Amino acid sequence: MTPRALLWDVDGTIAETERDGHRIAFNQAFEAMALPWRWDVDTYGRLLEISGGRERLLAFMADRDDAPVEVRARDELARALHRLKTKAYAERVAHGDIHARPGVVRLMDAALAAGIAQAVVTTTSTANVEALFPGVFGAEWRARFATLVCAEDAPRKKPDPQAYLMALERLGLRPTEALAIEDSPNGLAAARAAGIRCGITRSAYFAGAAFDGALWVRDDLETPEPLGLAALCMAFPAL
Ligand code: XBP
Ligand code: MG
Repeated sequence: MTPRALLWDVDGTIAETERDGHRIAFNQAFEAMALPWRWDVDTYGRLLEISGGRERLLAFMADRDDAPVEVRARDELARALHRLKTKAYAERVAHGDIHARPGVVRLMDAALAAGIAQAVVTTTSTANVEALFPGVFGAEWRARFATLVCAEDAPRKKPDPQAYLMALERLGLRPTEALAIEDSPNGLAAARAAGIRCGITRSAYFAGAAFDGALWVRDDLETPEPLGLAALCMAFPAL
């Protein structure tokens, strides 16, 4: 059996965006608001346990005594920082320095040629996808995807299954007809909670994570051998 759709996570799965993309943009936002906070590579790795940039900021502030005490003020600061961060990220990735991870374009092209729909299922903002994808897939990137489910569509972030359930609804598919491709434990949990089988392509920040319940776990889509459609279908038995 072939899946009828591949549901692609973005950050860490399609491209390594976190360390040199989102993390730097958060730090630029802190600087722009004259805040002393800076997230180094390891700190950011720990914060990635929380999906969603605004949620990540709030979780960070919860442990600090130099953050606003009042919940509303904290929320407003997180929103303001996140707006600045989103702008900074778009400017960073617009240079086209971030490329697709190995095998992503090849597998997507093969799946499209075989009539398998492609969808994006991400907790990141739509603006970030629109900024990243022209550099990754070229100017005609939108034609690749049947639908994009981003943070604005599904405000409950992974591991909540909301984004995956919405993608299935838009595609008119049952969970067993789709295959999710993810890089993080939260992404895997979200797909599984929606009843969708999920393969893992390990990203830098989740290289050592446990992925119990994944259909397969690989270092990327090219290693140790290119993941082709035939292998994808074998790993996708009829229920
Ligand atoms: C991605 C995220 C996002 C990005 C930053 O998770 O959690 O928060 O880190 O983007 P996933 P925003 O790959 O599981 O979708 O700041 O727009 O949230
Ligand atoms: Mg991810």
